[in-house]
Amino acid sequence: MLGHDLKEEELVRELEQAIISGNVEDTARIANEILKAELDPIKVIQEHLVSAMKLVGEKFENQEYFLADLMSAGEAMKVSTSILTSGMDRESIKRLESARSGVVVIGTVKGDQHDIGKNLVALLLQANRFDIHDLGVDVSPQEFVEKAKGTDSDIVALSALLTTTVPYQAEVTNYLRDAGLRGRFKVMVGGGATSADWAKEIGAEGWAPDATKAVEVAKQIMRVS
Ligand code: B1M
Repeated sequence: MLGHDLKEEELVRELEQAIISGNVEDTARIANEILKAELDPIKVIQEHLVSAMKLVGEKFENQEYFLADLMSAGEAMKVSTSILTSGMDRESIKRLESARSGVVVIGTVKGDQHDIGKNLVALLLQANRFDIHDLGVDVSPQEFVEKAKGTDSDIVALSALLTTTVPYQAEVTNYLRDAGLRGRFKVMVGGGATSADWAKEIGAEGWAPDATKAVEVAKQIMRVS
């Protein structure tokens, strides 16, 4: 049993290293081994891969890594997330047949291309019976609001990773207010460059530091368990 755990730990460490070095081929191979070993994908992602990406960010800040390194690490992270959660996808499709928790329009705000965290939030919400309309990245305030109206959504969920793009979360709440729609949709924000204080400042109903908490917050907003 102990040997089994050690093997799993080693696999997770190897996956971290493959992502940090941006080796997509190794990443895919190891992620598939982890999938077969049936480790909890969310635990692996949140407890190990997110910190691996943090390290990549630090290396980029210290100019030890260049943009190309950031891009290959990002690609490796996307590949591993998609492989690790592929089993969950099937599960979530099954769950979609049961009652819905709510309808969510989600996207990464204008000027921002980061979508790994947003995709994870969308996936976990979907697995928890939320109906998801994912607008992708670089989404303008108008697009968010039009989609929310068109789909009669309950929540508008905004992700932002850059200090320069966080203000667009405020633009969405302002846009809603100016259109007289602020009471109709709840707003949830998150992403590396956000905080609970920021959410409060712009009048958002919810903020979460990670995908698991995002589900809790969305459920609180919808008053479902
Ligand atoms: Co960029 N990048 N990046 N990047 N990148 C960061 C964010 C940075 C912190 C790196 C650094 O310098 N240390 C820095 C931002 C600094 C700042 O503004 N404060 C940065 C920069 C500067 C840039 C560029 C400007 C670089 C350049 O071109 N010179 C450029 C900008 C491009 C643009 O968007 N316009 C850029 C580009 C890129 C890549 C395209 C190469 C790639 C993204 C690939 C992709 O997403 N498809 C990339 C990457 C990979 C990163 C880091 C290394 C990793 C991000 C990530 O995927 N993390 C990142 C460093 C870091 O974050 N420490 C960095 C893993 C992911 C699971 O976590 O996204 O935080 P995260 O999501 C979490 C939570 O935040 C939360 O839950 C998620 C899951 O737990 N969450 C929510 C997210 N959204 C939520 C929404 C919610 C609730 C919770 O409710 C709605």
